[in-house]
Amino acid sequence: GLVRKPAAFISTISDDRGAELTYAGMPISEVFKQNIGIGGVLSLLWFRTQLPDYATKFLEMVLMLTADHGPAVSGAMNTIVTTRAGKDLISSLVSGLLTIGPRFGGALDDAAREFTRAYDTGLSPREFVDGMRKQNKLIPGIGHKVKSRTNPDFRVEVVKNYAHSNFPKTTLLDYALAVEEVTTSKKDNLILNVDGAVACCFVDMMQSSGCFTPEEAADYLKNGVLNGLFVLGRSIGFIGHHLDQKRMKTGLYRHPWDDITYIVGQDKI
Ligand code: Q5B
Repeated sequence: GLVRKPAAFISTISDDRGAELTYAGMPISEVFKQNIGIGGVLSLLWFRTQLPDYATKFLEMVLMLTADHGPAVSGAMNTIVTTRAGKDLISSLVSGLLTIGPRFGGALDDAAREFTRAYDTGLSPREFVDGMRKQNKLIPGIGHKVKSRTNPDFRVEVVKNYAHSNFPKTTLLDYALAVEEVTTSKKDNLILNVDGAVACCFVDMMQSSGCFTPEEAADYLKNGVLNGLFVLGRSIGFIGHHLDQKRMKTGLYRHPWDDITYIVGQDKI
C-alpha cells in the first residue's frame, strides 16, 4: 500500500491549501462576513477559538493603547537611532523590539504569573509586597518612570474601567489594585502600570471566558502570550517612528558629549 512520508512539522492554526485560506477553520470570507475584527483574528490564530465579544474587544483595546508611548521610551529611541543610522524598516523595528523586556514593556507575563501565584496561595497584598521585598525582587507590573498616583496613566484607567464594566469577574485586577494601595503608600510612582493592568485583566478574561482550562491558561502565559500582545501593539508605534524619521530625512544621530558624564581613569563608580 501507500506509505506516508512522516510530516516534517505539524501546524494547527491556519490552512492555505483549499480554495479559501482558513484561520482555525474559519474561511477568510467568513472572517469578513462576521466582521470579527483584528481581535477576532488574533483570537483564532493565537487561541484557535473565537473568544466572546468582550474578550476580542479587550484584545483590540490592548493593541490600541500599547501602540505607542512617545519617542522617549527605550524601544522608540532605539528604533529612531537605528533609522537615523540609515537602516531599513525591519532592522529599525527589530532594534526597538529588542529593548522589550523585564523593565520596559515586557513585564506582562511575569506580572500575570506573580500576581496569580500570590492570589492563589492566599497571600494578602501586604504579605505579597513584603515577600517580594525580602527576596529582593521588584514586583513585575508595578512602577513607572513618569506616571504616578498624582500623574495617573490614563491607559490604565481605560483598561480598568473596561474590565470592571464588561468582564464577568475581575478577581486578579482587584487583587492587583489592592497591591497598588500598599506600594503607592510607600512611593507615589509604584502604581499598577500598563503592563500589570493588562496582564491581570487578561488573566481575568481567560478565567471568565470559559474558553481555557487552567492548564491551558498557564501554558499560554508560560509561552509568552502577554508580552506578545505588547510586542504586537508597540510594533505599530515603532514602524510609525521609523516612517516619521524617514519622512523628515533625519541624519545620523550622535549623542551630545555634554549629556554624558565621563569618568574614565577616575575611581570606579
Ligand atoms: N521599586 C518601571 O523604576 C521601573 C518597584 C519597586 C517594588 C517594583 C520599575 C520596574 C517592574 C517592571 C515593570 C513595566 C523600571 C513598566 C512600561 C511601558 C511604558 C514605558 C514608559 C510604555 C521604574 C526606586 C525605588 C526602589 C525600588 C522601588 C521600583 N519598582 N519596588 N516593586 N516593581 N518595575 N515594567 O522609577 O527603597 O528606593 O531602593 O522595574 O513593570 O515599560 O512609558 O516609559 O508604554 O512605553 O526607575 O509605559 O518600577 O525606580 O528602579 O530606581 O526604584 O522603588 O526598589 O526602592 P524607577 P527604581 P528603594 S511600564
